[in-house]
Amino acid sequence: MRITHIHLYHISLPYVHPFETSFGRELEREAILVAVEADGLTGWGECVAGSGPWYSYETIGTAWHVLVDFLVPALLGQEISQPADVVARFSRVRGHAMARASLENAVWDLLGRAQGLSLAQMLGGVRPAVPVGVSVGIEPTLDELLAQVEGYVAAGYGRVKLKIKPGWDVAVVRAVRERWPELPLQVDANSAYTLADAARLAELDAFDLLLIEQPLHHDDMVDHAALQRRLRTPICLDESIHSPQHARWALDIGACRIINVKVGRVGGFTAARQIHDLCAERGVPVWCGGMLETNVGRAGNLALAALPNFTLPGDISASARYFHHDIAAPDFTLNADSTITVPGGPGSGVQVLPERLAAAVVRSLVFPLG
Ligand code: NPQ
Ligand code: MG
Repeated sequence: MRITHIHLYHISLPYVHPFETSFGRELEREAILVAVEADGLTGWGECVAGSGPWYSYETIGTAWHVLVDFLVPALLGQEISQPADVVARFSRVRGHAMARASLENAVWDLLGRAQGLSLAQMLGGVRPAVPVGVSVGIEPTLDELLAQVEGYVAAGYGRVKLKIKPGWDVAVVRAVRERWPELPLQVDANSAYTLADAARLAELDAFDLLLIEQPLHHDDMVDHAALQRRLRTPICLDESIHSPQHARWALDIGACRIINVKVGRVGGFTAARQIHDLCAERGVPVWCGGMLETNVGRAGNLALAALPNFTLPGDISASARYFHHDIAAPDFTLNADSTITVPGGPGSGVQVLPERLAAAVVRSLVFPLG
């Protein structure tokens, strides 16, 4: 298929509820949607970079730049028959994984629509529905946090992740654990601690957590390996794993026992599946992380989480947890067993709604430039 047109849409959608992590509180999700056209078909991808360089150095602005000046020119007008063709065309680009992933994933969607295959089928998914949980942000008070968790448990979420930071950790986890003694529970520090906090983090061993996610520096593996030796609870790396190579390095030195796979952070479905395969070979469980995506990104996460070694619940909640009016349909809902059904395709299985997209657009661009 020859890629004849590429569209970029910078969008903004208000959250249903503000989302606070150790790096700050946000009220709306900015994102970039990319659309690739060939043979009268359109494939969609979502760039999960944030408004600012807090979770990652990538931002909406850097992704827009790298897409416009390097990635779109490398793909526009090219003959593509498989995702590997896109990976090859982007191989000169260092970093900027979220920008690369958005275009590569749009091509996966395009190829799936052309071939009548779902993303899950293309990736090798084995589950019709995937176990999911919810990521609960930091709240102004413990009472408000407990009310949030209560609402999600009542809605049927069978696994909860709490965001933690110094001053919002042991007491909060203890309170949630006392109220829900059997609830599968995990925490995510988004790099808010150092090795000097090892004793404090070891106190979390008392609460039977599934894992502690990215407690230390966002690019660290060495200190995480030292910390893992002092913790009973498995460390799960998120921010530190930028590629399949990083995954291998982390496992080789014992920096973690679990990996959070985010398709944007590692540069697309191709790399995400490679990390899945490596971890499966090594007997290391993976799970699908979330970036508060629209239904476009969420559909891709569900397809990825259908792979066999995604054995822990993903940060993939129902559409209603995120936005009032998503830009794509259908919305995803939670099944009674805390799973979400993997879309059946073709491609991602969701359709972008033009009027919803138009209402959310901040700026847009179409290539070739008129
Ligand atoms: C995590 N996600 O696992 C991330 C953090 C995160 C669901 O906890 C804009 C840009 C919004 C980056 C929201 C969850 C974000 C973001 C959350 C990163 O660490
Ligand atoms: Mg995380």
